Amino acid sequence: MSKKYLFIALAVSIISAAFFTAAKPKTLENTAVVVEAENYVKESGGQLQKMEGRTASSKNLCIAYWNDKDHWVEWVVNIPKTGEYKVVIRYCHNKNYLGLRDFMIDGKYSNKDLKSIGFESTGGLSRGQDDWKNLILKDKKGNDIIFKMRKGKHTIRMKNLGSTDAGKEADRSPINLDLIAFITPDVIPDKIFDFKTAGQGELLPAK
Ligand SMILES: [Ca+2]
Repeated sequence: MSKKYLFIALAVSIISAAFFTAAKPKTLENTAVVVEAENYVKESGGQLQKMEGRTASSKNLCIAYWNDKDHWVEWVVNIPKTGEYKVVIRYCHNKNYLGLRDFMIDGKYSNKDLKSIGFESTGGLSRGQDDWKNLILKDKKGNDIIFKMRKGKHTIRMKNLGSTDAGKEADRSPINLDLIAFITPDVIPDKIFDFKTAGQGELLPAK
């Protein structure tokens, strides 16, 4: 092969390699889509209050007074790219029982184990100390639930289902909520969130 043809063959292979690399769809990595709890869009069965200044709360705000059974709350999440996500819920409470909530997206349970999720005590209400816990939604076997999400806006709804208390608190369970985040499966939430700067629908690069 002459030098000229060798050059052309080389150029064609470089250009086609570049084309196929560019055309290959990239998976979303190292990102978290954060919905601040205080940016809820709807509720029924109770009246939330936005609390300012709780220790280490994202955007310095969280919601409280989510106390009574059947009080449900909705949020909207804007998913930037179709793909697989895990869900993290940042919450706190100080009761000696499990607070119960369900978790629906667009009116459906992505997994049957989302019909009732137990939230254990985090030891306090983040008054003067950081009592927040980042709970990854898991199935009953302990595996992280993978949510297959389409790009665009989706409605999240969580309902208060009461608690595991056998006594007079069976129909209530106060939980304070800071945020809900959709994270790509490679993300370890405690290592990447900068709760001071996270915003609704914001993508956070891993640190
Ligand atoms: Ca917040």
